[in-house]
Amino acid sequence: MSRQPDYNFKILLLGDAAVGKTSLVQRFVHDRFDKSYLMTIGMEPSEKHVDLKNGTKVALSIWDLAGQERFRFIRHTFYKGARAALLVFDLTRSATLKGAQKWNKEFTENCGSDVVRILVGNKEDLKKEIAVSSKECEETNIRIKSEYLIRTSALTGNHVDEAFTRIAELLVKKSS
Ligand code: G3D
Ligand code: MG
Repeated sequence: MSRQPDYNFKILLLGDAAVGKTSLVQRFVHDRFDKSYLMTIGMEPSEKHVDLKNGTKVALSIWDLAGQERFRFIRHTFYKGARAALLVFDLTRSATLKGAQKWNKEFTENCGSDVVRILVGNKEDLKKEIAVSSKECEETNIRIKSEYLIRTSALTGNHVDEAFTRIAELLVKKSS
């Protein structure tokens, strides 16, 4: 039997509708990009273990908004006990970067300021459609006190593991 994890953390995927939150979780947890699966997911968290370079084993309980971006009143349970969030925006839609700031505000109101945030610009595979400059990304990253800025593609899988591993590392660092 494999060793018990050294840490358990609840982490959230936050961001406007259609930025790719569900796709990122599917890619990270199941290594797949399957459109037909996206709509059927409920509020159940996905569990995944991450082995850090120094041998630390981290269990992540990953909560995805699952289409409930519009229903503010149900988000109380969703936020409870969360220690970190991936604030996801869509690199091809600049309004979603503003959206990430709004999500960060709600996250902080619910979970306090002693949390870990990383800013995730998704759909980096759509090179010709990128509508957000590096400068804008970096400015927002600083403004929301995010500890890391990363560009991902749930479609190709590029940098997806890195985003989740980084959040696990930052959480371990904060806890030890
Ligand atoms: P959400 O959970 O944030 O609402 P989804 O977003 O994961 O449901 O994804 C929204 C749409 O963006 C889906 O397309 C999905 O296939 C697409 N998508 C997600 N991630 C990427 C990515 O990295 N690259 C590209 N090119 N597309 C992505 P549909 O067409 O089903 O709306
Ligand atoms: Mg979704």
